[in-house]
Amino acid sequence: MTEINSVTTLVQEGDVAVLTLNSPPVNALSAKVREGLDLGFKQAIESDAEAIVLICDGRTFIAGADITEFGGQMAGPSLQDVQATMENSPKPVIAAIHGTALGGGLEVALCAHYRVAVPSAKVGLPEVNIGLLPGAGGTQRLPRIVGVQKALEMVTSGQHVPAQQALAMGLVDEVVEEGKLREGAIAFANKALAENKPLVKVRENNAKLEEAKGKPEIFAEFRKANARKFRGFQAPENNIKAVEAAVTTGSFDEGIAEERKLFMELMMGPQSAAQRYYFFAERQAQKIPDVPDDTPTRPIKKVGVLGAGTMGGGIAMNFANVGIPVTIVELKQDALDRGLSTIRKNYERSRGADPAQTEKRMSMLTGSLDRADLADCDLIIEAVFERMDIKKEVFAALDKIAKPGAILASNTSYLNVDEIASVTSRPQDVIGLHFFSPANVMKLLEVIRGEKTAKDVIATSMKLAKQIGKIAVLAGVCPGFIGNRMLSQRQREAQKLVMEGAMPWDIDRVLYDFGFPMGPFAMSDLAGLDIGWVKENSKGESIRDVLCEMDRRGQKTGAGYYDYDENRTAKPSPVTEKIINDFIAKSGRNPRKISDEEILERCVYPMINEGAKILEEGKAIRSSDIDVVWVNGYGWPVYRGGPMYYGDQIGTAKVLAKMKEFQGAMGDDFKPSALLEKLAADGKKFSDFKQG
Ligand code: 3H9
Repeated sequence: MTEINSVTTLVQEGDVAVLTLNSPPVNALSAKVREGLDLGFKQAIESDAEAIVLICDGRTFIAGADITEFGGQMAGPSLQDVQATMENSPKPVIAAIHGTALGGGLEVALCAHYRVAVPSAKVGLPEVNIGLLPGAGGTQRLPRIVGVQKALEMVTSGQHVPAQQALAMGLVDEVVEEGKLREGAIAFANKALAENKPLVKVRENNAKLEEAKGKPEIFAEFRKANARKFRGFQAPENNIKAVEAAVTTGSFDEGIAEERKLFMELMMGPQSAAQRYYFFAERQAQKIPDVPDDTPTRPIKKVGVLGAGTMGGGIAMNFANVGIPVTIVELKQDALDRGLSTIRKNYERSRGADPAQTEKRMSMLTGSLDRADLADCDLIIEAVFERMDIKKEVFAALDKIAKPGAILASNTSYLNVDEIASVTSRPQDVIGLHFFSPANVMKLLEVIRGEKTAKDVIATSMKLAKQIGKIAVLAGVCPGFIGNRMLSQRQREAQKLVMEGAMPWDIDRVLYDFGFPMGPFAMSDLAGLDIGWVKENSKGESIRDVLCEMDRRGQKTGAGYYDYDENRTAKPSPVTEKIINDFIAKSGRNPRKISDEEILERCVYPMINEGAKILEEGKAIRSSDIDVVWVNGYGWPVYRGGPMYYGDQIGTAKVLAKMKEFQGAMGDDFKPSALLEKLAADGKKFSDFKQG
């Protein structure tokens, strides 16, 4: 065996040279890996081997370029040089794929003459998710194999295509037995030699592009069909343009030049910087300084859920989906039946629903009217009404029922988890697990650490979140935790702006244009204005009171802040406008014209300020955790990184100056946080802040 460099070895087995990469965790294409590939391929070509297999050690084939290198100087050989060496090799090169061949990893594999994979392998070009496009020939080679339509779908969605599907698409030439990749790849290489298979260069295969030349409308149609999904993002459009270039430019090399230009445009732009930041933020959020990775966890083999309403049902589905049995307890039979039947309908309605899968998942769920049936559960999550007295009653009861060591979790979105834990004899086993609605869909899970919550309970919750496909963020106990605490700042300002002269649709438009899926008033209309409103107590004291009293309770009644037509299309409402103007007149103010800039700053800066307070109180570990909450739970556009990242881009000093400017008019609602003051004074960012 020859050691090519610290991450690459070369060994010959009969006629086949096997080049192995081993650069944990994911064999990303760092300078060392590129060097190993460059030297390794050159040496293998010069050796007396007749074919070359490229394979990786560890959990995966090359998972892409090394994202940490982006934005800095690239050292060592370029990826393009490595690819040219592979593609021009006079001996067949076979890429052997396990785990995930992603981004630059798949682009390297596409420069091999053949590809083999194990059934569990996946391939894809997910660069779009970090605001980029495949910049190493992916946009030019992929359509030459899978055709333009499929290529457009793959590069703009970043989907990971399973091996069997990749085989059907021609991306992979053979699927070999699981666990026998090395043997399978060597056998394929020997077969290629025996059959004198040609040295296939994907770049020379133009048939699929010729087909697309006859259908130029394919690009416009694709853009139109996905306009909503791509709104605000730059990367999808550049990905489309790069694939388009494969069809419209005269040669592969011209296409590559266009790809490069479009890639660099994204790489130097603010969106990709934000999305790359966010990629690492999400992974960082899993790291809890005083709960190391090797903290023991408690086995969770059975889960109990209290409450079969929208929230409880959604929570239960998460566990049923991964084969963990759930007992759902309700107070009344009809509520239980309704809850279970809603879950069934959700499964039946989900995309690609398979009746056998639905039955399998439903078989994981057991309904009960007796809390005592939760006695054998390892984790019990309550999703009952959001009132402290009710939560306390439930936890006092669970304390008597649950087996020793069971984790008792509250799905509260706002209440004090320590106070809830105080009614039990085991506060160390109590934690908050704040799911977001719909709980079977939304990715975010706020994990609320109580004062006495045991470390293994935290470690178990974080691990379990990953198992059910959630992105967990740890938060401390405070009203509304991270997400809702910051949201309440935005809501308050939005209401105040209305009383100063901005109309709900002005505020919604500004936030929508910023990149949120909808603004606060459209959101209220969707959720229902009458949540928490009681007719008997309503005295027309707020705009909402009046709207509800007029039966304008949101989309469900055909009117709320907005008027709705039969297709639920929202229109600014003269009725609402009059109500608002009456309120303003009654308050003795003069409405004023408020600029879009002020609307945005008044809505967003207090959120950032509140984030700073959350940090300084130690309720979030780091500023990027706050960003993960907002991107996953509240629709903050990922291409703006998250509120704290956004604040860092604006500059802490500028955010502070605005807070002070508005404080003159707004009073204590705009009181800057001490941390914001300090960071601004020191010329620092939120991302510079470290707890302790
Ligand atoms: C690209 O290829 C551009 C080219 O077209 C053009 C070039 C010219 N770089 O996610 P995990 C780290 S762009 C650096 O927890 P999993 C990650 O931070 C790239 N580091 O594991 C983490 O570190 P730590 C296109 C990376 O099993 C550790 O590896 N490729 C990279 O849940 C484990 O990661 C992609 O976008 C990277 N590329 O999932 C794929 N990838 O332990 C990005 C991972 O210190 N990666 N790390 O926190 C992924 O999607 C997932 O990591 C993967 C594994 C599915 C591979």
